[in-house]
Amino acid sequence: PKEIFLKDYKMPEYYFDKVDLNFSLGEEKTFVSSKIVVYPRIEGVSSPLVLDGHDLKLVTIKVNGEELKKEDYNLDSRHLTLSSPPSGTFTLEIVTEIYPQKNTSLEGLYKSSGNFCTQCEAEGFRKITFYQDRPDIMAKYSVRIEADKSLYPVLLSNGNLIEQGELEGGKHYVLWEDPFKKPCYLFALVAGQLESRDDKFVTRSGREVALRIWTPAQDLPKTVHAMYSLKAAMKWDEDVFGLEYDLDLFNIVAVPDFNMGAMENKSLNIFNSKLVLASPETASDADYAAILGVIGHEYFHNWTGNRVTCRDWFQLSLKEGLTVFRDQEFSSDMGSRPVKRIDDVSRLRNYQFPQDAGPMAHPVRPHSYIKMDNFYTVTVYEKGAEVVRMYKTLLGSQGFRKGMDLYFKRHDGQAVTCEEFFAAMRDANEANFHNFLLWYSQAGTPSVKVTSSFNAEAKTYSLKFSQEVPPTPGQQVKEPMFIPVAVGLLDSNGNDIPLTSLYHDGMLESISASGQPVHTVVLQVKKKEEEFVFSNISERPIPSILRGYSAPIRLESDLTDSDLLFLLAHDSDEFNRWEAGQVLARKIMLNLVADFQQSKPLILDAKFVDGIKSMLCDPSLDKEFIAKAITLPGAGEIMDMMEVADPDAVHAVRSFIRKHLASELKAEFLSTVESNRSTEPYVFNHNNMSRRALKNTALAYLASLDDPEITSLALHEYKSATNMTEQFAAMAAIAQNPGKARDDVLADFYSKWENDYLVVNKWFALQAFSDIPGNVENVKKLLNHPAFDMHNPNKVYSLIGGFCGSPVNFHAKDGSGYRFLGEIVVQLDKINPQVASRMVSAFSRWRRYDATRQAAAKEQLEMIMAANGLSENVFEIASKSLA
Ligand code: B3K
Ligand code: ZN
Repeated sequence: PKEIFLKDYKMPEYYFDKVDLNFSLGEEKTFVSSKIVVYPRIEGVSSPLVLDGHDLKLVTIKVNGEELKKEDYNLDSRHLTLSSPPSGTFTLEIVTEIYPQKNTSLEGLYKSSGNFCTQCEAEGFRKITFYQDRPDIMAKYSVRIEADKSLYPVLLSNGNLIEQGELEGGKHYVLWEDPFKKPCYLFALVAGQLESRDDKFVTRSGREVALRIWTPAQDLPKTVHAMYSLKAAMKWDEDVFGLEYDLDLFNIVAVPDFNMGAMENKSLNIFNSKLVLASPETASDADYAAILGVIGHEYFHNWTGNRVTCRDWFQLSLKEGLTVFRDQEFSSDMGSRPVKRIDDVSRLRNYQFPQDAGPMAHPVRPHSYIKMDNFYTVTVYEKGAEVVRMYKTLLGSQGFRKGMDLYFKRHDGQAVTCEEFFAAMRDANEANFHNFLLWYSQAGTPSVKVTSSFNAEAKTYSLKFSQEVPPTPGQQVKEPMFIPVAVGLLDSNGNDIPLTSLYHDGMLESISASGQPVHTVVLQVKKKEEEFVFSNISERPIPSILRGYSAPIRLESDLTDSDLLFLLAHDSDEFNRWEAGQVLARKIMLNLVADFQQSKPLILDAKFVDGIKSMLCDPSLDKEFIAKAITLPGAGEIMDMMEVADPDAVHAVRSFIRKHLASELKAEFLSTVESNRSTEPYVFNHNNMSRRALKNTALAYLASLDDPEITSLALHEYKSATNMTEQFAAMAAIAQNPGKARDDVLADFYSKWENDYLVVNKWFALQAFSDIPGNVENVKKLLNHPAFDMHNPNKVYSLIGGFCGSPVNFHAKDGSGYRFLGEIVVQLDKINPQVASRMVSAFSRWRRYDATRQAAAKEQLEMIMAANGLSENVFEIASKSLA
């Protein structure tokens, strides 16, 4: 396999102007004809034209209407090369034959539940026809589709429907035309038996846009929330960014077999049905929230991704980091901002931090890849979103908006790089962004230490920062980063101290320029070591550092436990309030892990129990915030902080603390469950979700006691639940403990929902993730369950992905979990390399564990590497993990 480097980027020698595609969809084979107007980048210069093509059968090729002979071109398994095309503009016509029915990779054109659909990003278009499959080739497309009318009554593609009609032999055709030029990764086609929920949106300039969400007829009732989400997103983008939709039609299609969440094809978004279909009975609050976020995300791509796209795939974060940031902001505005921030930061810590500290660590803009699909990562997406958020933190909302406006003004219709985004932000604000670009090129999570000191005489308070960026593969030495650190200071009553001025670099800088009191200041930490001294501080303050998590770093401070408890009780920044509790919990957990490893008795600090209790019983707090604040940091987060990760110890400690809290606060948890019941119909809004979140969290704590009284309570909740959120949480509570109650409730749930495959996936995931000892055997049995199918990514993610998320069973010391995954990866790779490569990633951090586990994991990675016909996708992850 060949590695591709950013530094080798070359502009294309040829551009495509107009592309006419013609699909004849068949049961055995499908014919794809293309007619492309080609012109050279430099007038008069003729060089070879290299087209990408994979798994294609070439039928004919014509240049300017004349069929080429074998000697006029060269065809290998990946390319079709015309060695001397005519000089100047010419037309290229190619006919290929493809077999979508046999395509199990779900990339290119394939069939899902009887319908045709496409997935072209990143490099799937080359599985449809020969093309310059790269995002800097932007062209205007027309698409004609013909197919059997009774099997495929609905035929969709990008843009506007221009023409349709009947053909002989029970066939029909349609013609679509997209007025916007686009890269081929945004091309889409759908054909099948689908029906639509129709609605409309009137843009702020008064244009009416038809909205259609397509699913099989029986699923239409479950598209109400998706339609609501789409309209909310369209409105939000107008209100917040002044961005209007640009066509008269917007389609969303839901398909059951899809490698990822969704795809932003121009005016024809294709979604994993998991992220469209919802009803209160079948989808949880988390599903509703995910649908809102992803429908928003794909819609927002219309401007950030489609109108302005990426020059090459290394720039992926240009569209993904920015669009994730936009969807995060959208969800915040639609729900609770602090809770959304807590969720996003937890995700970053639990998934991105480990990636940044492992063999797959890469910068937000990677320097190289073997298979681009492997770089749709939490680093490119979530850390990328944090980078965009830092511009906003530094420039303020208005400054950020100015930068966005300039970005669109300069680059609409272009394929650009991350520097162009940076330059728009800088130029619109005349900002000094010294070193900020390092966020795109240096991998690894910066570690920042801060120490504080108070000088009562001088009335000054100093914060001294020092930063370190750890080495990552291929990057041993790093430069200091530009880190925005939002800081506030609390007085002894817990109020924010008005900040007036500070000394920095020997200069006295005024903070409150407008004379208004300032409670949070953004310090710009740019050097390896740097000091900021606040003046006019008359008592020793408690600092609230990195408010709102203003930079994606690991922060270490000299705050004492009592400072942390104080912040937990008083910080006006809700994120940092939660964070204070987490810092404390992480400290306690790490200490107990050490005790456990030395076979010392585990004792939980009574102050911590009191802290949890006072939050649980504080009626002034938002309930979802309480639910988050009383939830312990994840096992992954704790293992990530250990020298040698010890899953058994972390699991034992986490279970011990949960049980201890449950028994100490049993009365409080019980009353929390009781007072948060409701008989009202399900509503998706923050208040209702908060109530359910708190109730379910309390019930989960109680169930850890494995007490028959609690089991009956949970069973009662299970039976009386009127929505999936509460029903599933009650089942999960019961399923914490092995035994008859667990077996019965799992069986009951399955028989209730066996006809709803999305619900059955939840049932798979719950069992797979279980920490019941020896669970690998149960998961193996589930592989043979009639509802399981290795061809469907959602099922694989639920059952196999779920299992890999379990610290105890996947990392079982006897190696059984690793052996299980090793075998699956080899089988799965033959069916779907993208999904297999996601699964093999569970091995990537094998060096973090003890010698026994290391040996067991390494053996599996080596076995995988030796497998015949290994895909490039799996090869890249496995080989980099072993390197
Ligand atoms: N852009 C797509 C991701 C495509 C992944 C290709 N392997 C979805 C999204 O981020 O919106
Ligand atoms: Zn995206």
